Amino acid sequence: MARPRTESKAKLAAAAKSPRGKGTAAKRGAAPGVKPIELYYWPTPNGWKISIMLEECGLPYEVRPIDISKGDQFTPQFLAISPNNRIPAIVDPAGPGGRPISVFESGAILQYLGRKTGKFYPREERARVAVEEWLYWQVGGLGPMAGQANHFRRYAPEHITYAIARYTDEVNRLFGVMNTRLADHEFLAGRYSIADMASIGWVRLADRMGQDLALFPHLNRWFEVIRARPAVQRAFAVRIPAASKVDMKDPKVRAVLFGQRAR
Ligand SMILES: N[C@@H](CCC(=O)N[C@@H](CS)C(=O)NCC(=O)O)C(=O)O
Repeated sequence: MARPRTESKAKLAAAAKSPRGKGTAAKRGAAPGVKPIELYYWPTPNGWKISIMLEECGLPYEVRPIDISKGDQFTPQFLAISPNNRIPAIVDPAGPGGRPISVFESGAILQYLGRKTGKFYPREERARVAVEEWLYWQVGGLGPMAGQANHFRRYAPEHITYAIARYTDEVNRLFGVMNTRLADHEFLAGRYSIADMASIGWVRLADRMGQDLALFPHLNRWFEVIRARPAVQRAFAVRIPAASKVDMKDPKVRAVLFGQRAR
């Protein structure tokens, strides 16, 4: 089992001075001399994708919290590995050629880890195309639409009926696409894969997007099967105490997260 570690703010600051892994806590779960993968993380659907994959693969990793409510995503050290100021990102000290590599964008990270381990991302071309179809469907469709639905339903300062309906309907449509697919496929791409790991976080938060899973029986079956997996349970159990204290009504938090423009 991979052993996640969470880092204190002070340790994060130390790590941020050297985001390639120096100055971090003792490693657990790794063979002697093997450095764990650094996971730059906050507990959101995009972050969960990667902790699920790391747990499923049994890869040793340590969590570097990036408190997006406080602006950690804008530090030069984090931008050096994730120039889009978004979590998740990883640094793999044992990248290609035995040298460190950083990867940002959840889809790219999942594909990297799939290639690295040979797990959940098949090599056979037809199977690989199916995984990529559903992975890209998630990163280009389900994720952004669900994100906007959540924003307009829960965070927008005004109630904008049109925007709420537009994004809630779109998530509803996308849930319907998954439900139809899952009526005759066990998982999105046939076998359990990175495509399922990419999508489960938004299904987990269905009620925030105004969706009732009971109306999507095949999707609901898929969700229950995946969330019962031990690796998924371990990933969801990774706690970042500061995250549960974030108050989305706090003007300081809103100033960090909303109204971002080019810097
Ligand atoms: N396309 C990106 C999206 C990542 C993303 O939106 N991350 C959010 C958390 S779920 C974030 O870091 N937000 C920070 C911010 O808005 O400043 C990916 O798939 O990795």
